[in-house]
Amino acid sequence: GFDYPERLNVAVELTDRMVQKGFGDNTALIGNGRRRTYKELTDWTNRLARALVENYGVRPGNRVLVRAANNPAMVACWLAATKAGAVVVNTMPMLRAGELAQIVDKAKIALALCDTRLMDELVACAKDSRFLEQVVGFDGTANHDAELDRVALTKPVRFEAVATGRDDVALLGFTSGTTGVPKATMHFHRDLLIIADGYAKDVLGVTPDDVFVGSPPLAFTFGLGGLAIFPLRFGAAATLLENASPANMVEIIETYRATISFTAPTAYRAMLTAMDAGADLSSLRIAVSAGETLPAPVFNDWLAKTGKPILDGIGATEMLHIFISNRLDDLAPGSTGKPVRGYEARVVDEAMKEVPRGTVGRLAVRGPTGCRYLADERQRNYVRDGWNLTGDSFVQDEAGYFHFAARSDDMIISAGYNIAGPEVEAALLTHADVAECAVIGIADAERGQIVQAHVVLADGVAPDLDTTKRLQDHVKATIAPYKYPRSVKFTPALPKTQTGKIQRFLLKNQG
Ligand code: 3SK
Repeated sequence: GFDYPERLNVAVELTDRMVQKGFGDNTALIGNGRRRTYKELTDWTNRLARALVENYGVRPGNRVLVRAANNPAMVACWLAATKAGAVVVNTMPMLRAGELAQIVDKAKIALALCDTRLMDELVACAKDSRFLEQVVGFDGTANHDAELDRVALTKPVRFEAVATGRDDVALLGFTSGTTGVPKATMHFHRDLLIIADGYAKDVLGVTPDDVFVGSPPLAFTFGLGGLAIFPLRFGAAATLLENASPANMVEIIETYRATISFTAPTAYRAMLTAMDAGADLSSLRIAVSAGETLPAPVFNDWLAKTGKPILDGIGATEMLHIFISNRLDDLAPGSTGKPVRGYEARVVDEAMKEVPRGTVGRLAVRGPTGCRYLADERQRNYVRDGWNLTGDSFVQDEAGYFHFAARSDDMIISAGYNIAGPEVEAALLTHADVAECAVIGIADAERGQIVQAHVVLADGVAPDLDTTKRLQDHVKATIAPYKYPRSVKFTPALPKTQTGKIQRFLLKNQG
């Protein structure tokens, strides 16, 4: 199990405690053109925490929203508010006033800390809000040139952090899922350490020499783990670069000699396209992929080009982070791997009964960071008999590895056949004419449903009937022919959530 003292403040563990343990001079954060040591981060967050308590009235249990792109100042604000005992809601910079209002209302947030470059939408949200009283600006470029920074600079570097309980809520992770209606998931102080001491230590084997890179937003728990909690828990360094994107990630890895990357399969695919023959990824120890299942061609091409495997895993905002994963010393290509330390997983039927190995069913998982929705009826659907139902269909093989089949609502039943949309997507993606694709089931009078592929073509490929036929034949030649897409639609882009997940339900609604 995971054993933590009853009084635990995760932000103290990631800063002051690291200095006490002798990591004070190690680089903690890289961003805004400079490096910050653990000692500097500790002092910075203590000053900010003092300002929050003394000047902005933050009290234990208050909910505080943080709005910024991935940068060191956002991490500092998150840690400072946590030290002050607040429950933090990190948000993505792309959110507009209406989306921010949904979060503010759900979490009843009175105070927001906002990168001064992103104030407009939050100020617009505050204008009509019953809850949001104060929006305080901080300098996301870390020149300490905004109100919060100026107040913090007047404070001493010592702060007596609030002695929160290990089971006090530290973080609200918002998820709109792939269907659009936001839910808030509550995570305790201890949960934030468990994902580091389980997944990051056990699967990734993080050491103080590691340098983390990635593009997922800190507001997404995938990013918060990979780009803040995991490095800081082990004295390693996190790069927090606002411009990190799939297109420049190869260059970022080369520049910072990064050892661990965190991103989604589409980004690895884009990196492969952007990678020239001279790319030097020799520093990279582990490439973590989650967020969507990893298509086999991406795994294979990455291995061929870099000599290293991508570690595919599955996580969820509800579970906080990755709970099933491959490992370097236990890797089954094409599978999602086995449960991470502390978690159990099984494949069940509608009655929650485990199905035989080799049979598709619903993924059920349980472990220390299971789902706790804030005031939401959907808790009853997500957690049944103590098991979390993630909404994914999986198969467990004889050797115990879990294989993704589809999001449960992406299983297509056509003329009595069960067809997993992602399997058809994977087949299409092996064709050079396909840049991206999403496969859904649409109603059909004769077959109940038919398979429809929405395809973004590679540059220069004509969206015509010849291409349709070529792609259909390719699928028939790659997987069982009955799975081929009877309908193919070409599109310039696929609808995605802000965390990069394809919103197949929007394609279904297009009719
Ligand atoms: O939602 C996800 O896909 C996810 C994956 C890994 C870690 C955390 C999350 C939320």
